[in-house]
Amino acid sequence: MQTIEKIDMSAVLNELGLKEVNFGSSSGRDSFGNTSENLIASYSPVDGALIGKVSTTTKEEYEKIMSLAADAYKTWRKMPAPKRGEIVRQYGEALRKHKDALGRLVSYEMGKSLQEGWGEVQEMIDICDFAVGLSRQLYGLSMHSERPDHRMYEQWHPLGVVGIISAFNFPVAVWSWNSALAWVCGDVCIWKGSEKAPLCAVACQNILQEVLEANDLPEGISCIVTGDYKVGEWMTNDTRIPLISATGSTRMGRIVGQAVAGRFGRSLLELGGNNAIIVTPNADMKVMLTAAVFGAVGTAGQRCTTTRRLIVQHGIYDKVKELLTNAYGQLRIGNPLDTNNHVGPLIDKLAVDQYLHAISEAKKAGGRELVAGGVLSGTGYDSGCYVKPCIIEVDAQYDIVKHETFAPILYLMKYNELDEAIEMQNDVPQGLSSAIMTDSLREAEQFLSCAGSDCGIANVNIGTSGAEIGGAFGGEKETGGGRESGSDSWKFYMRRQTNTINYGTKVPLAQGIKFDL
Ligand code: UN1
Repeated sequence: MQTIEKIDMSAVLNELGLKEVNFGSSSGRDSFGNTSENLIASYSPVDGALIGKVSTTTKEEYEKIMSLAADAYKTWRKMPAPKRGEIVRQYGEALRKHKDALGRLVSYEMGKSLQEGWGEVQEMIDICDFAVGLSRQLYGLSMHSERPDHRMYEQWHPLGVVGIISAFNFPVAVWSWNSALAWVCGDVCIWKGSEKAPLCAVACQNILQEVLEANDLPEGISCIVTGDYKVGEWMTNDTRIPLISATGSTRMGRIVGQAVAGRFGRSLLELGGNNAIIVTPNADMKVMLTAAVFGAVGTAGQRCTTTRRLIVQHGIYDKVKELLTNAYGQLRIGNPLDTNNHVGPLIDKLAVDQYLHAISEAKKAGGRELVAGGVLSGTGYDSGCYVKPCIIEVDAQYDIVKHETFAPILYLMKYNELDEAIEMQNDVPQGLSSAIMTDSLREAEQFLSCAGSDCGIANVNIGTSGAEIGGAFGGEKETGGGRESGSDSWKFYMRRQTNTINYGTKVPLAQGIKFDL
């Protein structure tokens, strides 16, 4: 049994400019003389303590924010992209300075291990670096015109105001993937963070605000809005927002996607995953074990990339079971700010209920608990959100196995032939991440071929989570089809324009059409 001493976060909160009551409307400051009485209280799942409160955005404030954003866009889009990149570079520098404090806040407000909290801030820094380089690229193609004395090319222009809706599990990094790219592309952003981690959003805004002020730039370049789904609805229905980038559940994404499509807006959706690792007899068992366990229990199973299913070849099934059981026996669950612990709490009691429900459904269907789950109680676990990572042996066809439960539950299942394993891996509604553990080139390439994994991410000898920012991130089917972060994801944040220029004295028509006056 662990005892969690009283956690003193005052130095962290001070450094990040957080107060007892924070005005989340725009700059994290009370620039509207905001006296909103609707406050969102943020309680830590670590020890149940109240960290602070954030005001919710009223409709009137939302309108003010939209006009700030529209004004700022006029300045920002005219600034050369490499100059915008310079602002993002400075933001990355500010994040480096505050990495420790912001990582600690992420860990305390959301519950992920401190290592992962720091990792999240590192992801922000990495995407800033990526965006700085990108600010000197944003390439368009040029084509050869079929007409004489004509030049044809395409160029990319900013979209305008980008709406970002992010989830509690990556309260700072996923916003940065979007905002850092959007900014260098010339867009301005409005960010609705999660109500479950509102202080993380205010902290990011405070850090950014200093950079904007130092460069004499308007705060409308990036604003935050705070509140429940209603604030999200204002954004999704707002024709002044040409792109909504939303991360969260498939249920939320379905609503957002339909609303935005209904007004011919663009949406970038990064929704649920149900990620599997296939373990073949040619797997390096040490590699498999670390990758699978981190994949399953990292962030207490609350990543969209969490490993939820392990599909193991029958000949090595018992061996894998034994290795996993031993490894799970060594997991330390407790205060995530203590770097000796591997697993922190779930975000809230609702998440705990969903965890218990999934275990009971799996057992009802015939699943056997290999490593038993349960809620931890006693001193140090007072918040009621700490649960034991568990492993359940199941049949791939159970309903609950097809469902994403945001908790550390790993479903274990057996296969005979690789074809069958790939089929099992693909036979879920979601399509985010996947992996195979094998040293066989043939097996690896079969898994990566067009007849292999149907996911947006397919790895070999790496777990399903922990993607680097340089690759495009996102998935197929109910994961929503969007791609954020690296590669050419920036194209989502811009509009393409094709330009044809006639520098001759005649007007020849394409397709050889004759039209003489
Ligand atoms: C998410 O869970 O929404 O690949 C994002 C990963 C992280 C991002 C996860 N880089 O696990």
